[in-house]
Amino acid sequence: MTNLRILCVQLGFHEAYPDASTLATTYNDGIYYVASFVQQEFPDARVEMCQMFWGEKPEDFPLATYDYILISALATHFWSNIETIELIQRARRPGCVVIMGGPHAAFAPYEALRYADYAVIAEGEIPAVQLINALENGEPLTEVDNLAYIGADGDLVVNKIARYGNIATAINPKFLAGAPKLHWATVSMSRGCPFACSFCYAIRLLGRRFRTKTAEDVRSELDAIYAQTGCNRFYVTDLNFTTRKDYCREIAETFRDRDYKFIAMSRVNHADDLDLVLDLKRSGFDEYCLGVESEDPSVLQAFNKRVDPSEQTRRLLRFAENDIAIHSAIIFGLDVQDRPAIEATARWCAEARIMHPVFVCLAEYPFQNLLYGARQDVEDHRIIMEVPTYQHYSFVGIFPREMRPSELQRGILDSYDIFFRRAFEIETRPQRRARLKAYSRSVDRGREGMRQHIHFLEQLEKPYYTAAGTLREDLLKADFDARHGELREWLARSSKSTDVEFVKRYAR
Ligand code: B12
Ligand code: SF4
Repeated sequence: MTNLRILCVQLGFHEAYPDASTLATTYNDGIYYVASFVQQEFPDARVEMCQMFWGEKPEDFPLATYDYILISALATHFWSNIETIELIQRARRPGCVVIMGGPHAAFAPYEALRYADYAVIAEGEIPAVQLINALENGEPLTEVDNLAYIGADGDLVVNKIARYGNIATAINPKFLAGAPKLHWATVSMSRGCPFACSFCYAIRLLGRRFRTKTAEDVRSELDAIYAQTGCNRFYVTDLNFTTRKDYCREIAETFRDRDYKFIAMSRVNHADDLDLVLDLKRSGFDEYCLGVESEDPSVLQAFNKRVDPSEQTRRLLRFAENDIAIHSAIIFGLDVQDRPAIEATARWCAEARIMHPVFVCLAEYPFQNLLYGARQDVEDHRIIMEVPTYQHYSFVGIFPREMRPSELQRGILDSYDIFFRRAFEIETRPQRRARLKAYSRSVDRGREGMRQHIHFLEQLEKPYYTAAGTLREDLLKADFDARHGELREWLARSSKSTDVEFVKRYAR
């Protein structure tokens, strides 16, 4: 097992459909934690990283020399890079094992396994090491956690799901040695979130139990990343960073003497503890990405958000008054959200002084209920699959019932204009206006992709809507069944929906 050669690959975005949000990062942390842990457990192995986000290409690496190739992807990365994955398949040496992990492998292992030998469907550090050990020692794979693969009988095998305790892995800065100037350095301090919002897939990847690193370990990790990259702005990818107030206080205290800036994800209720908000701000936490989603009570209820809608605006204004910039995804695509409702929500974002709203489309994967017994709100046949915009929420990926997909996409595009018009009327402070201008420029970079997607949707939707714009659902469903019926039958043979223990662990 000495001298293993391992290549880790992060697949990138399609150039026509970039992630143009102000939060766009230059790396996703998941594969870095996996690579760092694998390197730590196999110190003699040579582990390398190919980061397509910053222009590296797998073909520039000696693909025929690796024993293992580990690939990480979101859905949009996967469907934007089929040629690259095929190239990896062709160029690898016989016996080289390809393992795919990350959100796409987790929610669509049947797609990942067209190109990979194994898919990891939740946290990946320990399973990656277990799998390599089992394969190197010729042991059975039954004890490898979170693993999916095609068994000897041709059926999909899904192993047990494991959730782990407190995490200690730090990103090994050597994997960032080739990084360009970073806008944000992406890190994680905790994992898990105790809530269960209906649309959220994140808790299925990382679980509902909130677990933290020690503040001391976090400081060493961030200091090392700063020393390597010179980047002092950190994107904290924790699902819900402010879950435990004592932990927030500890982190605030730990970074008091550093000149770092942070953006973290939280819930809007964080505004209620202004003392904590300001304590964190003194240590550089002056930006948050909040799960606001909407101002409309019926939408919030449909999403099981468990927030008081009447408090939403007041809480958001509180952040603005204390000079904290708020980013938030605003979700459209529910049946109740017609064009006037979309426009009202876009205007409200400006009035609640959200600084960076990202208007997105509700998205789901098909077969989640069938395969994992997991909640799924958009039915299989209403999901637009297998395109480079798949699960890239800026691009409509469903067939709404009372609105054509192209109209929803136009609504998303127009929401930005409505928001900016109103926001520039409201915001008077130069600093906030400058931020809005910068944000509006970054939105402009994504507009062409959205226009292109409108044309794509107009062609796709033609047969499926009445002249009045109502979905002809029976026809759509019949076409879906004809295309994917066989796949569904094959998946049904591996269904975990009756495995109570599995469903409980993988629930959302
Ligand atoms: C933080 C976050 C963001 C941040 C920062 C993203 C970033 N650069 O890291 C922001 C807000 C910018 C963002 C943006 C987007 N995001 Co986001 N994001 C998340 C979130 C909440 C956490 C991601 C994270 O870093 N977690 C911490 C790390 C440690 O976990 P992880 O990445 O899942 O990695 C673990 C496992 O997946 C696995 N693993 C990962 N790769 C590999 C590879 C191998 C080989 C193995 C074995 C294992 C493995 O092991 C890792 C460690 O245990 C996730 C939900 C989630 N993952 O829980 C959504 C999520 C990843 N985002 C999602 C999406 C769609 C996007 C956008 C495309 C949105 C858009 N514009 O349409 C953009 C794309 C940005 C990008 N650069 O990729 C979706 C992906 C859906 C899909 N299946 O494709 C998710 C799952 C949200 C959801 N639906 O719940 N996102
Ligand atoms: S969307 Fe809801 S369940 Fe998911 S991480 Fe945020 S608060 Fe938790």
